[in-house]
Order: sequence, then structure tokens, then C-alpha cells
Amino acid sequence: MLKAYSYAKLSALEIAGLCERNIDVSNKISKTVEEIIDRVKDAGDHALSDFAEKFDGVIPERLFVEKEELGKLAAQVNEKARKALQVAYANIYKFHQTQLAREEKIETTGGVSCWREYRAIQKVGLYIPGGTAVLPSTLLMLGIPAKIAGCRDIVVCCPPGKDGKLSPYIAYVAKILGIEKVYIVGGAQAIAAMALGTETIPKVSKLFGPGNQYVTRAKMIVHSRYGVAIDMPAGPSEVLVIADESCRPDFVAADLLAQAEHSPDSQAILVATSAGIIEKVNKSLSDQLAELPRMEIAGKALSNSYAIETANLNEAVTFANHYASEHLILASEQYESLIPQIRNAGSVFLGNFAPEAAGDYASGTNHTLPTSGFARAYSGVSVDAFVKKVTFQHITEEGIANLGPIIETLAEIEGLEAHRRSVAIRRGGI
Ligand code: HSO
Ligand code: ZN
Repeated sequence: MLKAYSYAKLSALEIAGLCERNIDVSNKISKTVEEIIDRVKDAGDHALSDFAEKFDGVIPERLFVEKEELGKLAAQVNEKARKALQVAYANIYKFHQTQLAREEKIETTGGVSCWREYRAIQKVGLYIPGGTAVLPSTLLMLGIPAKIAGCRDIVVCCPPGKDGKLSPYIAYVAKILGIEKVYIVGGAQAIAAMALGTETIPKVSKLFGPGNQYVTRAKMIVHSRYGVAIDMPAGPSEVLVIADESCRPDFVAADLLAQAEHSPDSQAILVATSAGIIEKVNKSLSDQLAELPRMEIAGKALSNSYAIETANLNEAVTFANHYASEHLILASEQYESLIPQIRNAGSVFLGNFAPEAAGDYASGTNHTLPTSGFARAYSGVSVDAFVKKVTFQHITEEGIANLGPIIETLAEIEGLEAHRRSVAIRRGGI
């Protein structure tokens, strides 16, 4: 199933090659996406209706669903699903609420105090993908931190289902989040609409959310062309599992498949401390794959994936740090001692009973995470992503007397006389 490599036999170049998975930057995609963005810029809502017909095969009566209709759709959700979405909501809320920590005010010099306060980004746009799977969990993961941060306008775009309607699950989550309007627009055109604004869709300052290659490309283009902030460029989802003799090979296989069923370009990487573990996991992979409804997608993803045999757990972590996976699972009883060595990962799952699906849905952490090696420099989405931090300072007369001479000297060094005078004038003379 997974092709296997031995870490000891790989050259540095080969390791770098195995870690490479750039977001597709092909010109063909860029060109199509640029055309879509330009059309939305020129024709606004009209372009959105045309694209809905062309790409989604439906012409929605209206581009959004509001209160009453949202309520009706939400009412279709059964009790079991409601309960599950509510528990997920509560756990994600609990975890994200702790992220609003206040910072201390600091007196750097007598009479000079500095501090930071956060302010919510007022207008944010959340993209919730449709495609082969509708993801109400993504609306929870983006909507909850946006609400906690206190964002004023939360614009949500989600493509229509095959019936041309919004998913009842999305409507239900919107309801529990207190979001009163959801736009039924998908793809690169939704990103363009939120970045530029149309007659119906408000323009936002920051865009969030995963999506296919077109959506990701659109986010990158509107960011560079129109200065709209984005959460991060999201590539296909990925997991790296580190397993030793204390793992459960059937659990490991299940986690790899949970990742693989996302899309054919997903990566599910196994790093194991013996060839025997790889063999057992491979055996279990073929048994379990045969039972999956999304077998075809998962099978393709596994053929893009691989296993690596390492001499020990330390070597496994070295590779994982190099790869910088979106999700990292430590399928080992030794997980505790490995934590300090982990440098690059989006979200880490510890021990044999922490499947990635827990973080995908309901344990509390966010599932919008850096893919494609971005975990080397980016964090996943949290409340931080929905706020900006503004610095403040207050200086008393005594404060400027204390610090003034220093500032004046620095202004002199830089030859900026007006700067020096703005201080001197407050100290009683230029
Ligand atoms: N694994 C995905 C999130 C997700 N999984 C949503 C299921 N639904 C990216 O972290
Ligand atoms: Zn997932």
C-alpha cells in the first residue's frame, strides 16, 4: 500500500524531495482565477449568478439565505446531529476563549508607560467549502473565534449543494453562532466577491477558510493585488504519524485513511521505527480501505503517500520537523518525552487514543491549520487571527524629562531635527 523508504538510505536531497509538496502554482489555474476575479470586479452579482450556473450547475434565486429561511433549513437537522454540533461548539468555545489574554501595562522609564490592547478586525469573510463533502465543522472552527474576538461583520460564503440549496447543517451552525445571513456562493468567485464587494456581498478586510486550488489561488491573488489579508495559503490536508512498537497498527491505519479520504492529493505519511510496523499498518490499510465509501479518493491519496522506517523515535521526530506536517500524531506510549523536540507541526495528537478526527471536530482545538510546510512559520487559526493588537503609550511631564535627552540624541544621530525639537519643546525649550 504505502511505498516504504529507509531513512538511513535516503540522501539529504531525497529527504528534501519527500518533504516537498508545494501549492500548485500552475499558470493555468492562475489565469482562470484571474479571469474570474476580473469578472466579479466588473460585473458583481451578475458574474456570481453566471458562475453559479457554470460551475455549480444551478441558478440560485437569491445569493443569500436569511433568518426565516435559515431557520427552516436548520429545523431539518435531526436531534442527534444537533447534540453533536452543540457539544463541538461548547468545547471549541471553551478552548478558544482562553486565547483572549490581556497584556500587562509596562513602565519602561519613570513616567513612560506602554501597553497593547487587541481590537477585533471589523469585517471578516469566512469561506466554507462544499465540494465533495460539506463541512459544517469548518464554520464552527472559523465562526467561534470570530465571535469571541468580537468581529462586527462576519460574512459567510458557502457553495450550494446539488439541489441548489444551502446545507441544513451549515444553516444550523450559523444559527448557533448567531450569524443571520449566509451567502450561497462558492469557489474563486466567492473569494473575489468578499475581497472586492458586490451589490449584495460586503467587502471584508480579512479572508479565512480552506478550499480547493482555485480558492487558495484566489486568496493569494486578492491578497497581493488588493491588499486583503488572508489567514494562510491552504494546500491539501496532510497527516504524519510517528509510530513505534507501542502503537496499535490498526489505529494508525485508521488515522492515515481518515486523512486520505479528504482528497486525492492529501498526504498520509507514516514514520515508523521498524519495517514490521510498516508491514502491519499496510496490511490493515488494505483491509480497512476496502470498507470505505470514499475508497477511490482515499486510495489515490495513499498512492501519493509513503512510509519511512527510522532507527528510533528521535530520528522520526527529526524527519517530522523537516516535513512540518499540518497534523502530527505520536502513536507511541513515549509521546511525553518527544514533546520538547517537536519544532514544526500545525497540531499534535498524543498517544494511541488521540485520533486526528478529535481535533477535526470536537476536542476544542482548531482544524484550520498550516499545510504544505507552512507549519515552519505559521500557526493555525485562533482568536489571534481575528484581532489586531494596537500599542498605546502615555508619557507624563516627568516621563519626557527622563527619556527626552535620549530621544533627542537619537534624533540627532539620524539628522532629523524636527523630531528632536518635538521633544525639546516639551522639555521647556528648543
Ligand atoms: N482535516 C481537515 C478538517 C476536517 N476534517 C473537517 C473533517 N472535517 C483539515 O484539518
Ligand atoms: Zn479531516
